[in-house]
Amino acid sequence: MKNIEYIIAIFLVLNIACTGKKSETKRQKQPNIIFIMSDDHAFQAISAYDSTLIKTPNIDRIANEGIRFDNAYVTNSICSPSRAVVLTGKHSHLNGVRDNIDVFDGNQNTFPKMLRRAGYETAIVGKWHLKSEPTGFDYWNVLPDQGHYYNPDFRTPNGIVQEKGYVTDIITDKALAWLENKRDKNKPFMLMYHHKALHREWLPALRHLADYKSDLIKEPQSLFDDYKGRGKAARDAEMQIGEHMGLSNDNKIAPGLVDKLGFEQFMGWYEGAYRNNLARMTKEERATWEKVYGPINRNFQENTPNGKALIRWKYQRYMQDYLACVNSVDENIGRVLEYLDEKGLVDNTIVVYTSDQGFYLGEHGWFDKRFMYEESFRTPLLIRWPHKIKNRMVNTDLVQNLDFAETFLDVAGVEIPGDMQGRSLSPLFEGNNENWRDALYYHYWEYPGIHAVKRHYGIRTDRYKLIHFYYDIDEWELYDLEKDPEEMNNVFNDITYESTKQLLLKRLSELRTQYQESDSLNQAFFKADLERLKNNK
Ligand code: SGN
Ligand code: CA
Repeated sequence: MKNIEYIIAIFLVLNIACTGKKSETKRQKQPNIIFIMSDDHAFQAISAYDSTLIKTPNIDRIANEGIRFDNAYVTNSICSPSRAVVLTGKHSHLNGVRDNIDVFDGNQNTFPKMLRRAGYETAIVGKWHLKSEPTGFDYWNVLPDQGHYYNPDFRTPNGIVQEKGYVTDIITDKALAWLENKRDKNKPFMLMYHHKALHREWLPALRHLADYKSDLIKEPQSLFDDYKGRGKAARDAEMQIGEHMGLSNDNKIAPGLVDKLGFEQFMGWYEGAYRNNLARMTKEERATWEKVYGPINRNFQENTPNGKALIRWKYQRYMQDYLACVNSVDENIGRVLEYLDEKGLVDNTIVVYTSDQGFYLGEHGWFDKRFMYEESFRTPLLIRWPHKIKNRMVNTDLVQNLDFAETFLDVAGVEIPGDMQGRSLSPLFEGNNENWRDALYYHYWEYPGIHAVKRHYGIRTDRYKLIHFYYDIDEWELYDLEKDPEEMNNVFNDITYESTKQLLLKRLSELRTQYQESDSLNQAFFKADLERLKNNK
């Protein structure tokens, strides 16, 4: 070897050794991330927030060993849009998924892609609901569309595969299998572990079918809301337990019996949902089902409730099944936390528990979500990271699902791109809320659509909420959350709120500019959505 070649060779060896060492130390610092997201999990059904309805010891463990956010919100309270916001750190009008019909453009930048480039091993298991193929993941094994509860299908790079068992258990099996056997253990990992539960039609695991069936569950104060203090949007929404919840698909009364008793199903195809769910079970599984729902059907036939009593009965049936589904989610999260204990992965693994949005558990007489009213706008958020976060912290700053991407990039030491619109939650982990945001922006678009919740956008500060319902109406609502936490009384036209109203209108307009929204953009979406409606017909 000539001298010069020898020198170059030594230089290269040293250089590789140094960069190798550098990335090794960087890696050691980069935390692992497990992002757990359930579907439609109301904070009212997590005992870390409220133990009236249920005990969730495993989910609570995340709060007890970490931080509980009491003012966590979404930007658009519906499934696919929420997921697109989480991935991109951008509001719906910029990431292209404004409703459940839009298809996610997998070519755009997402935090999993960026983490992967920064040396992470990434995976997603469970609910995806963004239609296009997942991008940015070393491993993905997701549900097609909404997925199924019993013996569910999974979408994989090799096609659809049906699995035996209950969806919440199987998603967890897949998550644990990836953690244990499928990932490169030399890299930090980021796992998105997304449950289908607690989505409608709330089908519990067979071992939980009987849970709560003989309990009397506490009714919310506003179960018989008459919507008097609010506008047309609340009155017109088709998400009332009494009127719009299906006796068959939702409450599990056999379609034949529903007909026989002279009830109308809210929508004909809901009967099909009931039959399709049963058709996925084996004979033995159906026998177990029959043992629990058979007596409920017979009792309904013998003591058929009507009027208010029917609403009360439906509420009980709804909550019995919903809460029984929560039990499986809680158990399975316990399995994941135990795995981290066993493997010594607790200290530098960030565990996030959240939902794609909140949900109505009978408040205002409703189920479902979509509205900017608290129960659906707000979402649970618990984070454990012993390395940085002390036990039992409680935070009340206004945070949003818009902030996840930025947070994960930040903790991994990756620069947050300028076009992401949220903020890293990292300073809040250490109790530092200096210059934190004073207001949240919200925009819901899926109208006309199922549940008939009108398009609206608005602003929430720590005390007030101002909402504009538009499209086929033009109505404003203003709530004083301190005096009226249940949002029963719209004070938009109350003269005593005039100066507050003006301040909020101004701040709302600033937020719309900050997030790059405008009336002209809205008009363009109007047109595009109308075209889409026409083409779908
Ligand atoms: C389905 C449900 C709706 C629900 C949407 C969106 N009906 O259409 O009640 O609002 O999903 O939910 S169902 O009878 O088919 O279950 S989301 O969580 O995916 O946004
Ligand atoms: Ca959802």
